[in-house]
Amino acid sequence: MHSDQNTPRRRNRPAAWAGWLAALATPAMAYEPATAAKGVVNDPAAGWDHLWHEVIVDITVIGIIFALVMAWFLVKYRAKAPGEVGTAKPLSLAGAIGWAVIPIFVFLSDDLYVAANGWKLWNDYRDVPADRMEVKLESGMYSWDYTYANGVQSQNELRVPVGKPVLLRMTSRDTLHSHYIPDFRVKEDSMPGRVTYIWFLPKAAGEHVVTCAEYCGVEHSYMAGKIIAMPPAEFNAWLDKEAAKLAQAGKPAA
Ligand SMILES: [Cu+2]
Repeated sequence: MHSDQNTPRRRNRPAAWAGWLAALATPAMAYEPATAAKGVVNDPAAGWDHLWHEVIVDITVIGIIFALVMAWFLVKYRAKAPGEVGTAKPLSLAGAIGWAVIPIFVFLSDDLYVAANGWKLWNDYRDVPADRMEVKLESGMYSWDYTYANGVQSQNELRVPVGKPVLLRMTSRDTLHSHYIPDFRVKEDSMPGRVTYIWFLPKAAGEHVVTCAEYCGVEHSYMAGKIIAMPPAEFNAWLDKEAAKLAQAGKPAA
């Protein structure tokens, strides 16, 4: 645990509750905790994908069940002659309660299970790996301005080393923006007067789109950038070269 007030902290109590709720809802489908063993960094993108897949499967199964029951009722209770009046007896009290409570219990427990998993994943996600690279980000109409720890700056283009968690500490110089990196499944508002954070794990070399996901003005839709994930040696060489340029320009590099 970190003592710095601005350092992302672990919050265990909600996670414990979420775990408990998940266990209560469906003990047979116990969620695999996202908190990794020592030295192993979980990829949050994989966690969000897993949760999304779970939601899609669940609503599909529930949808099919509802459709089948409805189709069966439609056929079973169809009118067999014009002007026919139904003859079904009213439900007994136990029948009425059963029809209301059993479906609610079944489908609500699934809702609860998915919600608990989302809650747990979010809490795990907010706990940033200690071995990380930190970059400051100031957003403004209409650019993303990154500053590395050694003072090197870049605009709308963030180079990062493969295999290391990257933490962005963000603020805004004007209005509300939202730093969204779809490939890494992460998005967080950056706001004036406040520092928020977001982290992701680049696993392979390549480029990823960054876009603003909070309407911030007429050129909001042009507020795009990219993350360039590079092999660590290449990244370090690039960063050193940029730092040397900075030093040569007479600005302090640290
Ligand atoms: Cu914006």
